[in-house]
Amino acid sequence: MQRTLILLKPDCIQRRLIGDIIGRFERKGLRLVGLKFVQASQDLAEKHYAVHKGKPFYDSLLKFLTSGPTVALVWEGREAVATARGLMGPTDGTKAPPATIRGDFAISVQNNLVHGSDSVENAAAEIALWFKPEELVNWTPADAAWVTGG
Ligand code: IDP
Ligand code: MG
Repeated sequence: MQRTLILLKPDCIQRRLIGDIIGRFERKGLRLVGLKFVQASQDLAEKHYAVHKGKPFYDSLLKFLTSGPTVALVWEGREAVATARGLMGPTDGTKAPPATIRGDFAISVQNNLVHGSDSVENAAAEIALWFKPEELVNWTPADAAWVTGG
């Protein structure tokens, strides 16, 4: 079982898409183990996007992520990192195919609604950045055998 960090970025909250987008991850069969509503500080945003420091879009990206509230989520499941990235679609909303989150709801490169960890290692680091261990809940959904069977 893998875990991945998903952020519903400020555009998602401003556009009232929280429910629609959380529903996509839920219906896939991923298991929610962490959820919080956060106003990201400059420090948190810098740490989260440290890998992009120096890129032309970096300052704008930090301004975007700190512009309003974010919903931070941790999802667990088989191949959770790649599965979540698949649900999201590619970065540029205009290139993202229909039936992906970005393909259905985004037309911007920056304002693309969601962040998802891109590797198991980065997922662990990002989860630790956004959540304390005690904020993650281990539980078994009633339909777990039906969702994960085989
Ligand atoms: P990802 O979110 O699909 O993993 P990354 O390349 O890791 O994409 O970029 C992080 C975020 O930075 C993107 O989700 C998007 O919000 C923003 N971003 C990436 N490339 C550009 C760009 O060329 N212009 C503006 N914003 C960008
Ligand atoms: Mg990325």
